[in-house]
Amino acid sequence: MAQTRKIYFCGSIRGGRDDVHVYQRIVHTLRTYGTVLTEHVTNGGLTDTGETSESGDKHIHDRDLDWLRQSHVVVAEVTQPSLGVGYELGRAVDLDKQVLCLFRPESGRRLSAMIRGAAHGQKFVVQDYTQDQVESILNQYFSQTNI
Ligand code: 6IA
Repeated sequence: MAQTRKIYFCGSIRGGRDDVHVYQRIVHTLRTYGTVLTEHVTNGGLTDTGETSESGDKHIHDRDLDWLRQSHVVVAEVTQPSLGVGYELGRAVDLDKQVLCLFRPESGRRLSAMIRGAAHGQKFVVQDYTQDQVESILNQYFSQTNI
Protein backbone atom coordinates (compact mmCIF):
# COMPACT_ATOMS: atom_id res chain seq x y z
CA MET A 1 0.00 0.00 0.00
CA ALA A 2 2.89 2.38 0.79
CA GLN A 3 3.60 2.79 -2.95
CA THR A 4 0.05 3.79 -3.83
CA ARG A 5 -0.94 5.66 -0.68
CA LYS A 6 -1.24 9.40 -1.32
CA ILE A 7 -0.62 11.58 1.71
CA TYR A 8 -1.69 15.22 1.96
CA PHE A 9 0.51 17.01 4.49
CA CYS A 10 -0.65 20.33 6.01
CA GLY A 11 1.53 22.84 7.83
CA SER A 12 1.46 26.58 8.36
CA ILE A 13 2.78 28.86 5.59
CA ARG A 14 1.36 32.37 5.99
CA GLY A 15 0.39 31.50 9.56
CA GLY A 16 4.14 31.52 10.37
CA ARG A 17 7.13 29.36 9.46
CA ASP A 18 8.67 28.76 12.92
CA ASP A 19 8.05 25.00 12.75
CA VAL A 20 9.35 24.34 9.23
CA HIS A 21 12.11 22.05 10.60
CA VAL A 22 9.42 19.92 12.27
CA TYR A 23 7.45 19.74 8.99
CA GLN A 24 10.63 18.57 7.27
CA ARG A 25 11.14 15.79 9.79
CA ILE A 26 7.51 14.66 9.49
CA VAL A 27 7.51 14.67 5.67
CA HIS A 28 10.86 12.85 5.57
CA THR A 29 9.25 10.06 7.62
CA LEU A 30 5.94 10.19 5.73
CA ARG A 31 7.78 9.35 2.50
CA THR A 32 8.29 5.81 3.80
CA TYR A 33 4.50 5.43 4.04
CA GLY A 34 3.45 6.85 0.69
CA THR A 35 3.70 9.70 -1.79
CA VAL A 36 3.51 13.12 -0.15
CA LEU A 37 1.53 15.42 -2.47
CA THR A 38 2.36 18.69 -0.68
CA GLU A 39 6.16 18.69 -0.32
CA HIS A 40 6.29 22.51 -0.81
CA VAL A 41 5.09 23.00 2.79
CA THR A 42 8.58 21.89 3.91
CA ASN A 43 10.40 24.36 1.63
CA GLY A 44 12.82 26.21 3.92
CA GLY A 45 13.01 29.09 1.42
CA LEU A 46 9.30 29.77 1.65
CA THR A 47 8.47 32.65 3.98
CA ASP A 48 5.23 33.52 5.76
CA THR A 49 4.56 36.31 3.27
CA GLY A 50 4.10 33.71 0.53
CA GLU A 51 5.60 36.26 -1.82
CA THR A 52 7.06 33.58 -4.10
CA SER A 53 3.60 32.72 -5.38
CA GLU A 54 3.69 33.47 -9.09
CA SER A 55 0.57 31.62 -10.09
CA GLY A 56 -1.78 33.40 -7.69
CA ASP A 57 -3.81 32.36 -4.69
CA LYS A 58 -6.73 30.94 -6.67
CA HIS A 59 -4.41 28.57 -8.48
CA ILE A 60 -2.85 27.47 -5.16
CA HIS A 61 -6.27 26.91 -3.60
CA ASP A 62 -7.69 24.95 -6.56
CA ARG A 63 -4.56 22.82 -7.01
CA ASP A 64 -4.35 22.02 -3.29
CA LEU A 65 -8.02 21.04 -3.20
CA ASP A 66 -7.44 18.75 -6.16
CA TRP A 67 -4.61 17.05 -4.25
CA LEU A 68 -6.80 16.88 -1.15
CA ARG A 69 -9.51 15.07 -3.14
CA GLN A 70 -6.94 12.60 -4.51
CA SER A 71 -5.37 11.86 -1.12
CA HIS A 72 -6.02 8.77 0.98
CA VAL A 73 -4.93 10.29 4.27
CA VAL A 74 -4.34 13.83 5.60
CA VAL A 75 -1.57 14.50 8.13
CA ALA A 76 -1.49 17.99 9.67
CA GLU A 77 0.99 19.61 12.04
CA VAL A 78 -1.32 21.94 13.95
CA THR A 79 0.91 23.50 16.62
CA GLN A 80 1.41 26.76 14.69
CA PRO A 81 -2.12 28.13 14.14
CA SER A 82 -2.89 28.57 10.44
CA LEU A 83 -6.14 29.55 8.75
CA GLY A 84 -5.15 27.54 5.69
CA VAL A 85 -4.52 24.36 7.69
CA GLY A 86 -7.81 24.79 9.56
CA TYR A 87 -9.60 25.24 6.24
CA GLU A 88 -7.91 22.16 4.76
CA LEU A 89 -8.95 20.09 7.77
CA GLY A 90 -12.57 21.22 7.48
CA ARG A 91 -12.62 20.34 3.78
CA ALA A 92 -10.94 17.00 4.55
CA VAL A 93 -13.71 16.10 7.02
CA ASP A 94 -16.30 17.08 4.45
CA LEU A 95 -14.58 14.84 1.89
CA ASP A 96 -14.68 11.99 4.44
CA LYS A 97 -10.86 11.69 4.52
CA GLN A 98 -8.93 9.98 7.26
CA VAL A 99 -7.08 12.65 9.28
CA LEU A 100 -4.15 12.67 11.71
CA CYS A 101 -3.41 15.94 13.54
CA LEU A 102 -0.12 16.32 15.38
CA PHE A 103 0.19 18.86 18.22
CA ARG A 104 3.13 19.72 20.50
CA PRO A 105 1.89 20.81 23.98
CA GLU A 106 5.47 21.85 24.83
CA SER A 107 4.82 24.91 22.62
CA GLY A 108 2.77 26.34 25.49
CA ARG A 109 -0.20 26.77 23.13
CA ARG A 110 -3.65 25.25 23.49
CA LEU A 111 -5.05 23.61 20.42
CA SER A 112 -8.31 25.05 19.04
CA ALA A 113 -11.39 23.29 20.40
CA MET A 114 -12.58 22.96 16.79
CA ILE A 115 -9.63 20.67 16.06
CA ARG A 116 -9.28 18.87 19.41
CA GLY A 117 -13.06 18.52 19.57
CA ALA A 118 -13.23 17.02 16.07
CA ALA A 119 -11.43 13.84 17.22
CA HIS A 120 -13.52 10.87 16.21
CA GLY A 121 -12.20 7.30 16.46
CA GLN A 122 -9.70 6.37 13.75
CA LYS A 123 -11.29 8.78 11.26
CA PHE A 124 -9.98 11.94 12.92
CA VAL A 125 -7.08 11.42 15.32
CA VAL A 126 -5.50 14.21 17.39
CA GLN A 127 -2.13 13.15 18.74
CA ASP A 128 0.01 15.11 21.22
CA TYR A 129 3.72 14.52 20.71
CA THR A 130 7.25 15.81 21.10
CA GLN A 131 9.62 16.21 18.18
CA ASP A 132 11.67 13.12 19.03
CA GLN A 133 8.50 11.00 18.78
CA VAL A 134 7.76 11.83 15.13
CA GLU A 135 9.02 8.51 13.77
CA SER A 136 7.44 6.29 16.44
CA ILE A 137 4.07 8.03 16.28
CA LEU A 138 3.84 7.79 12.50
CA ASN A 139 4.96 4.16 12.62
CA GLN A 140 2.23 3.37 15.14
CA TYR A 141 -0.40 5.28 13.16
CA PHE A 142 0.35 3.66 9.81
CA SER A 143 0.63 0.17 11.29
CA GLN A 144 -2.90 0.53 12.71
CA THR A 145 -4.62 2.15 9.77
CA ASN A 146 -6.00 0.15 6.88
CA ILE A 147 -5.66 3.06 4.44
O1 6IA B 1 -2.82 30.00 5.84
P1 6IA B 1 -1.55 29.28 5.57
O2 6IA B 1 -0.74 29.91 4.50
O3 6IA B 1 -0.71 29.08 6.84
O4 6IA B 1 -1.99 27.82 5.04
C1 6IA B 1 -1.08 26.76 4.91
C2 6IA B 1 -1.74 25.58 4.23
O5 6IA B 1 -2.40 25.97 3.03
C3 6IA B 1 -0.71 24.49 3.85
O6 6IA B 1 -1.04 23.26 4.49
C4 6IA B 1 -0.79 24.38 2.32
O7 6IA B 1 -1.24 23.11 1.91
C5 6IA B 1 -1.76 25.45 1.89
N1 6IA B 1 -1.07 26.57 1.26
C6 6IA B 1 -1.05 27.86 1.67
N2 6IA B 1 -0.25 28.63 0.88
C7 6IA B 1 0.24 27.80 -0.02
C8 6IA B 1 1.15 28.00 -1.07
N3 6IA B 1 1.70 29.20 -1.19
N4 6IA B 1 1.45 26.94 -1.86
C9 6IA B 1 0.88 25.74 -1.61
N5 6IA B 1 0.04 25.47 -0.60
C10 6IA B 1 -0.28 26.51 0.18
C11 6IA B 1 2.55 29.67 -2.21
C12 6IA B 1 3.93 29.13 -2.12
C13 6IA B 1 4.35 28.47 -3.42
C14 6IA B 1 4.80 29.49 -4.39
C15 6IA B 1 5.43 27.45 -3.13
